[in-house]
Amino acid sequence: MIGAREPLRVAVLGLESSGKTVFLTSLANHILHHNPRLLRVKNARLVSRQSLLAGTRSPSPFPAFPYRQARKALAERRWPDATREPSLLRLPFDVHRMGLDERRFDLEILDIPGETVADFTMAGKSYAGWCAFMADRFEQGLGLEGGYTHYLKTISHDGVSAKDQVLAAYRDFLGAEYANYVFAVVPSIVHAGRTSGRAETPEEFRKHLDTVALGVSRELEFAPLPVGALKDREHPLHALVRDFERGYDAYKRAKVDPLTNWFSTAWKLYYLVNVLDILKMGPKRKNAEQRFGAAALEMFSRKSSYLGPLAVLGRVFGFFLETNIDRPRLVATQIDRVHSERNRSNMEDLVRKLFAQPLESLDFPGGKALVMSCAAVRTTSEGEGGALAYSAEAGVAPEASEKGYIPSNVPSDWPDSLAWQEAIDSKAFSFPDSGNIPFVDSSEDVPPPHLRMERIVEDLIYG
Ligand SMILES: Nc1nc2c(ncn2[C@@H]2O[C@H](COP(=O)(O)OP(=O)(O)O)[C@@H](O)[C@H]2O)c(=O)[nH]1
Ligand SMILES: [Mg+2]
Repeated sequence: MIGAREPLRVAVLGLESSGKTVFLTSLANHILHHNPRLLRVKNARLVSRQSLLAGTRSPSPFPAFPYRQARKALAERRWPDATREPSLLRLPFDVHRMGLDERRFDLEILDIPGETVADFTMAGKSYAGWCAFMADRFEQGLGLEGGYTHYLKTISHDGVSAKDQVLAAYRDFLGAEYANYVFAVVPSIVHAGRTSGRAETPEEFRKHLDTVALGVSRELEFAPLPVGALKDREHPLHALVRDFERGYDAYKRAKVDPLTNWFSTAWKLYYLVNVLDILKMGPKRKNAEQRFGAAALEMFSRKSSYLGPLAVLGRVFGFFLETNIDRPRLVATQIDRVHSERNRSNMEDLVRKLFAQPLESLDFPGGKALVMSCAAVRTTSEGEGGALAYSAEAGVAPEASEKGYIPSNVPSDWPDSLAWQEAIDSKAFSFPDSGNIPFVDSSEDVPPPHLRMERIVEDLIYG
């Protein structure tokens, strides 16, 4: 069949370090230089049509995904740098099946920094609507330690009326949220310019907050205000409303609207979960993942579900994109960090259980979520006695060997809090960390070794 190219807009979401950028890089490499021996897709050959992009680039609010840079990092045995701003991967390709059909796709994937998803609390809301939403959301106990109530109390104190005082109090609130893994750090732009990422302590993050604008610039900073201050002219904080509203609108226009516009035309959703890091970090991190994932899934679900009795659960962003996504894909990533199939299928079970409850109250035309798993870049192979061996040669899946690191087993159920804390204290959950080196061929013609990426590609094309 010769026809127009099929648009394939794919939303890839997940918290920081779930593996989005590495996933995009490996996927792009396997499509650009498809080798059926390295990635077997149902007797099909993928043929890149990158040349179609030249000259015809339609205007996009996003810069191009830095594929070359990320691929080069892998070749130099480093992981790609943390993502600082959204970027767009565009990849036209054809699928040839022997003697059968030919299909032509125009694949687009947006790579965003995980933290950016927090900004979706602003989607579809005016400044006043956002303030009301924030108050609502935290009153329902969605802020873990009552931090928002404390923030509102602080700024409602006699004598607080200056912008700087309010912004400082909001910075304190954001610093505390960060420590709780709540990922409610809005505006997410405050993450920009951070040096360390995951090694950072809450104190360091709080200090960092002083060095960045809470908005698109220092002149356009904003923070939420108590609902009472918005309408009541006598309210001591009322004088700040116009300023904050301007800052909010500028930020929303520049940073949030382009994302929601893009995501609202997505056809597929892959939500990536770093299961092993959750196990290592404990219940708080799991909580954040559930809250965040539920919010993301809610956005992509059908609005009708919102009328259901369980709707309260989903009120994290309170916003619907109204997409055409049939059913979400939940993907356990980095499965090369464990030994054997059983542990990998347990990782899938954990992901399934993480979102079983929110998914019950959300409405997708295709029904249940599809659970998958992969390692976009394979850094280990299974040796004897439960050990993992590391790759020693670029572009080659590592040889199994008796020597190597013995990772923990993955449980098929989430541990309860008490047992979990004990397990963490006794280092019962230990997996190769981000220090394990990707050995990827320096030539782009040889895409990275991986696990199960062919299933992702098959699902993209035929799913
Ligand atoms: N072993 C292994 N580690 C991975 C893989 N993908 C990502 N990682 C690790 O996870 C980190 C974060 O990946 P990245 O793609 O930048 O995550 P993002 O923040 O979601 O974009 C990387 O620096 C690696 O340490 C993988 O396929 N295998
Ligand atoms: Mg990234």
